[in-house]
Amino acid sequence: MKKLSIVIPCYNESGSLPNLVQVCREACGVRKDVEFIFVDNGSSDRTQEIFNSLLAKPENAFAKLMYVPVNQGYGYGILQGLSLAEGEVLAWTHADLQTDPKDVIIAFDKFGANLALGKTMVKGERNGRSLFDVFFTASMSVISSFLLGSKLWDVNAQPKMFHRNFMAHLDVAPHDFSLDLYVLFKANQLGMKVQSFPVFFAKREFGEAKGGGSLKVKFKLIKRTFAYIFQLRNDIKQGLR
Ligand SMILES: Nc1nc2c(ncn2[C@@H]2O[C@H](COP(=O)(O)OP(=O)(O)O)[C@@H](O)[C@H]2O)c(=O)[nH]1
Ligand SMILES: [Mg+2]
Repeated sequence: MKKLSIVIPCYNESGSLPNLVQVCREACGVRKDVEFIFVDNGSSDRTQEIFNSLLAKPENAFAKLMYVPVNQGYGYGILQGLSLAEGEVLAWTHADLQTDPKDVIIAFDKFGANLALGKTMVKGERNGRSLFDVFFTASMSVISSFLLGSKLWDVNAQPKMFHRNFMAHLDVAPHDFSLDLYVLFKANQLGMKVQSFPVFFAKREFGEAKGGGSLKVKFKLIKRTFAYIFQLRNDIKQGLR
């Protein structure tokens, strides 16, 4: 019986994969109640080939692979991975090793009893970032909280963790980077307790940041995030969310 499933969506992360798989294997240790689900989210680099060879090794039987042939967004990849999950508690985190996958297991051991009751969502809260990034996140948090009337803080911190019953609310979840925003909004709306815990956010060692790297990329992401927030506001008004 799996108690915890950890989904890790990977998009063109071939440089990170050997380290990622090793770090996850070490985090899992001998535990049989934890499973990792890596998602090759329609990558165009050597991700599929590298996963196939890594996961064929007997020591990596702690993990499964979900292959998404065509990229349909970050959120879509996570939702595909979650559809394979057997655990009672489900989580996701990132593939780029900026957040240690071990954090998910530490948080599960700390908050597992609350998570099992289905009324708690657990999220990381990033430490170790530049002053600019902290200021940027704080501004985004205040504005999104105001627009959605929902207490949102460090939305894109990883991991996210919740009871599998919460899946019932994910059929209308966005397929892009707004998935993290949506689950926190939904948890608040349902009156769940959103429990934060501190995670160290490292610099990216391999590959390129696609989410919030350069200013140009940040700007595109802000535009998409606000477009989603206004769509969500409309849906709420119409009683659709
Ligand atoms: N951009 C992008 N990232 C994805 C996708 N699917 C999974 N990811 C993963 O999402 C994570 C976050 O992206 P990243 O570029 O590190 O964002 P940042 O840390 O905010 O700069 C990485 O681990 C990616 O591999 C996708 O479709 N698009
Ligand atoms: Mg990252």
